[in-house]
Amino acid sequence: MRSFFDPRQLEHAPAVELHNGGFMPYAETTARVDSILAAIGSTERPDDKGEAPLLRVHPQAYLHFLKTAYRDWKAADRPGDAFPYAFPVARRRDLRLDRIDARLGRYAMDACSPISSGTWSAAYWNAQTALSALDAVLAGDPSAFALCRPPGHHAGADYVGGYCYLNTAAIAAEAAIAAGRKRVAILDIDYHHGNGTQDIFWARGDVLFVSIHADPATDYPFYWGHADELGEGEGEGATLNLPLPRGTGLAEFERALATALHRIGSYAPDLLICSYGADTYAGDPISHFAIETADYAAIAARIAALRLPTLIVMEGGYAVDDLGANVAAFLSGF
Ligand code: Q9C
Ligand code: ZN
Repeated sequence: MRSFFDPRQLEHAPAVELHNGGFMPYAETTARVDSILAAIGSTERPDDKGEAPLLRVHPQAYLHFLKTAYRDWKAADRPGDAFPYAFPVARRRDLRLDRIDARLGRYAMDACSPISSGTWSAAYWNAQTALSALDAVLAGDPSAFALCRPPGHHAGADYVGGYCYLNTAAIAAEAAIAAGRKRVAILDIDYHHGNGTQDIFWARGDVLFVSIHADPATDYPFYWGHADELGEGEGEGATLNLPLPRGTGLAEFERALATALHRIGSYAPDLLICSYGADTYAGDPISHFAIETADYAAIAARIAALRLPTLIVMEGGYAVDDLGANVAAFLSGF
């Protein structure tokens, strides 16, 4: 399988995140990439397709914010990386936001996603990586792997969140539709619900969003991913959430996967995008499922049995020492 990655994706390297009331070392480290690269062998550099494919998902004002936030933070004489602290939860409207603090909160859903000096460059090349891997699949490869880092699925059209800045799965889905594909399915199997992807396609009937994740009653992102979220308007019924309890192992995961794959099969998409997080791993330091390394090959083989052209985009996975083996096992299942 062809795999894609750009070293500029490493330029995003925040020192700390706000976690359970204190600043802790940032879990979404560049060492994650080293672990994956060592396990999967060579990768190809993506082409540069510019900002047009990003703008199919994210507004220009949001891209401008990502490009300028760190510079503006430093211009305000702030230490470290840029963090938000005030959020417009009741109503968001077009206001002139002169303070960097106002802009940070306007474009964020949480305080887990600091903006560092290289965040824009990393996110930009991350999106290009997804787009070049998509090209391989659109050209006829049965599957391709985009080593997307930072991850993408918590980022909405105009908000950062959960270590995510640009929604790579959504950017790839829109690029596939722009290239003539009529129906795209996204299967999100990261431990956390892919709230950003769900939001982006909430009212869309041409993109099916199916997610298996930890029950938001116990786990981040809390406010999305409940089983009664089904989409709206044209998108009503094109969102399927399958929350699972903490402690879930392969047997329970595969039961949900069978439901997910049945729905995707009935939808009959032209393309499948799999948002793959290895944070369902038993040894993950921030998550609570019990999937083992070898299980990822079995999970992937079931997905591959759909026989759909499949783009795999990397999402989470924080057990750095075992992350490469987990990703390699997953890819081997295809
Ligand atoms: N720092 C992904 O796996 N952590 N994101 C909540 C506050 C957020 C995980 C505790 C976890 C986000 C792509
Ligand atoms: Zn996750």
